Amino acid sequence: MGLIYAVLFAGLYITVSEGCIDGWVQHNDMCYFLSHDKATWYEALAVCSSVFGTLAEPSSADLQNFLVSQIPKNSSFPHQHFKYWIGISDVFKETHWMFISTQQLVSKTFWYPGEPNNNIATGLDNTDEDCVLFNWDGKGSWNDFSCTSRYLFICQKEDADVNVIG
Ligand SMILES: [Ca+2]
Ligand SMILES: [Ca+2]
Repeated sequence: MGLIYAVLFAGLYITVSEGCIDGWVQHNDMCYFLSHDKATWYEALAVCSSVFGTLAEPSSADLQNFLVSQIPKNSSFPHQHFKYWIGISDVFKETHWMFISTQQLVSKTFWYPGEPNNNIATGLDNTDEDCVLFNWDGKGSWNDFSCTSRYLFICQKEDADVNVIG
């Protein structure tokens, strides 16, 4: 936790804390959390929303590279790498990839070659692929995947928390 200060506003004391809480990493004015547990994309979005954040939205090469730099090595299976849900989906309209928090179309993408393919040939279920997995190749690339599959996930939230204390 970084700087905390209190201000009197409209007769109320308000605390403002800046910086990221333990377990989150800071980049620019945002904090990011890489989960240790797996969840469906929908569950992951709910978890991130429950702490007033959302799933991570790599909207620039800078942020994409930062998130890649934060992925831990898989010590149990050195030849494998961790993959994470991020906040991009085409669940609203097929092939229209949007940031989930703003429903803005994604302009800068980092798809693995051949993706997104909306592949339904996995045999796991009959759903198409509407959610984005980050780090498909161990270098951060994206792959659209079935939203009900269970993977790790990355949350993001702003680095300032505002609370009314009375
Ligand atoms: Ca799709
Ligand atoms: Ca795919």
